[in-house]
Amino acid sequence: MSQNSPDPYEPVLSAEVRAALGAGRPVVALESTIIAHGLPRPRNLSVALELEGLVRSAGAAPATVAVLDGRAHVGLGAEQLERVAADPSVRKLGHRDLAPALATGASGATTVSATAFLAARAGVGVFATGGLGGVHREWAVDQDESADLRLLARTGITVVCAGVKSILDVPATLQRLETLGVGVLGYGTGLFPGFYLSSSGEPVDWTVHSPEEVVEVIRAKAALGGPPTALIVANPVPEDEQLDPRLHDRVLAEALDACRERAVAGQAVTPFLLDQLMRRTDGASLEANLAAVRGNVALASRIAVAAVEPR
Ligand code: PSU
Ligand code: MN
Repeated sequence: MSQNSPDPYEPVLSAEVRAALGAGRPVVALESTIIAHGLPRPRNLSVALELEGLVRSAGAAPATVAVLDGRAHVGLGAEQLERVAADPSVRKLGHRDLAPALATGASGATTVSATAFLAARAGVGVFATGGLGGVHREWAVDQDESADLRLLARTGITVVCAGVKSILDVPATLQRLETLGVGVLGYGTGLFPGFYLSSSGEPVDWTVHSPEEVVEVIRAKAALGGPPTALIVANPVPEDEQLDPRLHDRVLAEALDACRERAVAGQAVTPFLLDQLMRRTDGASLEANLAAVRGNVALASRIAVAAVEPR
């Protein structure tokens, strides 16, 4: 390969992301599975643009991650973002899917595992999403545990999320994070958030109250060295924007039944359950999901900004 032809498997940085990283300015990674497979069209595109706008207005550069025609991208242009949101052939790519997607020229949206991997590789230290994947409630039967957890156990990135999706077995997921050595900070709360709900009812061991405190934890972790692991900042959806907990519990039970009856399996489980929740709450779960994501993107931007300030 000549020096002028770039490695076709090297991720492409958007001009905005490249300039920010080069100048030591803050960058926030955003995943694209939530856009392509977690939110209904056409609202997903306006949400994607809104989230990027939130990052910019906080003074950071948004790095939405996706794979298009076999090229991994960290930072998307408007047309690329539109394609991820509108094209139904865009696949769902976890970390393990990246190599086959690149090798076959496929296009796909990246989950938390694939996004965290590509973002960290590009030098982006902060990432915002809605809710992490985790251990599913039927784990004892089907062993369904999101690849998000194990990838985060070996990737040095700070992930701001509203906990893990409440469709999961939350206590089992917290236990797995402990086993894997992934740090969890409650942001302004001693209770682990419940994605659509402000609280899952499960305690967290550590609570922080400001972006600066999060940055101190990031610095202490870096100073200690050791194997790279993620730091999870668990940021609850504001109580007045959460889904009504009784409605949540009722429709979740119905959605889980529907999932079992229709034998939905593998990668389809999470999008199926999110869609079921949305239909069965007349869209109320969607609003709670969006409120959580917005809050996470805003907080991740403040953390990214604080992280580049001289101490
Ligand atoms: N957060 C949301 N909506 C989503 C997801 C997160 O608010 O759709 C996505 C993320 O991409 C996460 C994925 O990595 O769901 C988990 O999928 P699975 O359970 O198949 O690993
Ligand atoms: Mn799964």
